[in-house]
Amino acid sequence: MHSTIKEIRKTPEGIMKAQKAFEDFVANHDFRLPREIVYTGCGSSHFLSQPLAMATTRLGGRGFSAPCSELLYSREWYSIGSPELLVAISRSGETTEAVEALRVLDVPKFALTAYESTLSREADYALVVPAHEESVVMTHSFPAFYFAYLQLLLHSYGGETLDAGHVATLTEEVLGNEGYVRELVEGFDFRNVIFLGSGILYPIALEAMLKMKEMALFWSEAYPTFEVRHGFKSIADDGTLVVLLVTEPFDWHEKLTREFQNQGAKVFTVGRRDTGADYFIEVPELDELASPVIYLPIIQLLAYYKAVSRGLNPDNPRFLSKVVKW
Ligand code: F1P
Repeated sequence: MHSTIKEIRKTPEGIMKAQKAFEDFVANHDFRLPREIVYTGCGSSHFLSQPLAMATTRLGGRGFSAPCSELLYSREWYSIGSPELLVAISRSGETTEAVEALRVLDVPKFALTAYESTLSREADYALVVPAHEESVVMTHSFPAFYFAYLQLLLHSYGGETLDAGHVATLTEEVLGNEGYVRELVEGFDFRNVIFLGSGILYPIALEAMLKMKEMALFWSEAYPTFEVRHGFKSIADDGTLVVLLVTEPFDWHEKLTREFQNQGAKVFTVGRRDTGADYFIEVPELDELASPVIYLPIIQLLAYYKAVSRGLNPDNPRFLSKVVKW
């Protein structure tokens, strides 16, 4: 069995490890996250930095996110504001750009990582979530990191933290759709795939796009949901799968579903309600801030089964190593 599928199935375990890491951190540090925070990372860790920045903003702070390389070499083009903390995310804690990015702003530094590593040692604070993975690509560590840090944000900003046991159970429930996702992939040999998400689900759509490229070496795109209508949808035809990630759909989502179906594409809605799609997974109800953790296993399963159906080994993505160094 591939390590990648084993690691995806460990999502509930990852949530519990995240909770423990959060509790240990709070027990050992007299520290609250400030209001203005810059987030950075590379690849999946960059796509994780985006919902963390959004959650910060949503909770009353100001979160800004940029890939490490942009912070390193082009930061004068961005509106970074006056950050009080720089959070660098890296599963390995050894990615060259992440370690270097930690040094670019003269503010306290925080590492979010899976290991005691160069990153954790160079930072003033480190939240180490030991969601260790054999998979080359990031799988259950993504929701685990997200959850641990979200708990810290809630704790810091005076909100009520989430019930980790409940969230872990919900991810278990979502993983129960593995057979459905496999059958979808086996039943529809799509030629390309478009992921759509809005708000906090947009970076999850971006991560889905990356997973497809990394694991399945497969052409994929991602857009903020309704932005796709402005030209981009022209590429969709009867070989296209459109994956619509949505919490509470409204009439526009139904219209969008029909619009793609009229072009011949098939729509796969993942949300609280169906939008008239060809495929549908109902996700359980969960605070929107935590919602990334229940969408991630589904998009990871989709990429995994696409890789398998293409005869590829998702444990060994072409031209990719677990840690990218210069
Ligand atoms: C960053 C990253 C991963 C990618 C691959 C190569 O790693 O770009 O997102 O999937 O594993 O490295 P890290 O800094 O989070 O360890």
